[in-house]
Amino acid sequence: MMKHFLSKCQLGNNKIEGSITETSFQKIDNSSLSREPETTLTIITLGFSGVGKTSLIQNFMNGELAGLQLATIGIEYSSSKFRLSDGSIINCCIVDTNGTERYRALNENYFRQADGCIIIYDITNEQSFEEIKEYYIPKIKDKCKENITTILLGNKKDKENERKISIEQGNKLALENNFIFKETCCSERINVSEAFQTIIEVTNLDKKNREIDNDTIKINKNNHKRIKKDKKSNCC
Ligand SMILES: Nc1nc2c(ncn2[C@@H]2O[C@H](COP(=O)(O)OP(=O)(O)OP(=O)(O)O)[C@@H](O)[C@H]2O)c(=O)[nH]1
Ligand SMILES: [Mg+2]
Repeated sequence: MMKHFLSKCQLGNNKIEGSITETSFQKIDNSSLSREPETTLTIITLGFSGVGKTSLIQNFMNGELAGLQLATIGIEYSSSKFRLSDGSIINCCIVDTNGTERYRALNENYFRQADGCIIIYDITNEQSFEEIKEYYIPKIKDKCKENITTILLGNKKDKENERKISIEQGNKLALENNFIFKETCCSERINVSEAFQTIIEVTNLDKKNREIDNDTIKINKNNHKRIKKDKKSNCC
């Protein structure tokens, strides 16, 4: 089945338009790389300890199912190259963090370099959802790039009997903050690839649009300087 997403970049502006089709997104290895990646996207994963950050990354990058996972020590990186639905080839670096309080200062050093952000809570753990509201969202607004592309994931969807956070609560928090939202499950591979594909594709479009904006500002500044200079030289 071919799923079709509309990127938020398409809504209401005339910048780069892109439709995201699941079938055209592809992980590529170095041997089949036809050209160098155009850019590197850095995506940071955040959330309370034990919500499943490492499991989700390993599930997406290596196809591993959730198993016994040791707490992440410090920061870990995984990177891979992808062909996106608009034909771009990108290098994607996913930064895995540890969710315990004592690593917060270390994690914050990586906020500024992130192009995209994945925030995760565990649908059976209220504290993991509260932490997002009280700590992660304010920190992202303070330390990350302005309007950083963000997806909110409610993980462990398989544990329906123990659910504490409803889909509506997750959706509401995402809407209030202009985040994309999905519920996922590593052990049964529900929505994992879809969530990562979406954040990678949308982050790439947002980054391209930001670069266009910056170029436009530069051109406008240069034109302004030139006009000023021309006016001066015409002046008696
Ligand atoms: N039932 C279920 N268990 C999961 C799921 N995802 C992860 N887990 C389990 O949750 C536990 C914690 O997962 P991790 O991936 O280590 O969590 P983390 O967020 O990386 O934790 P820290 O590194 O300590 O911050 C592991 O035992 C996983 O097997 C899921 O979707 N369903
Ligand atoms: Mg971990």
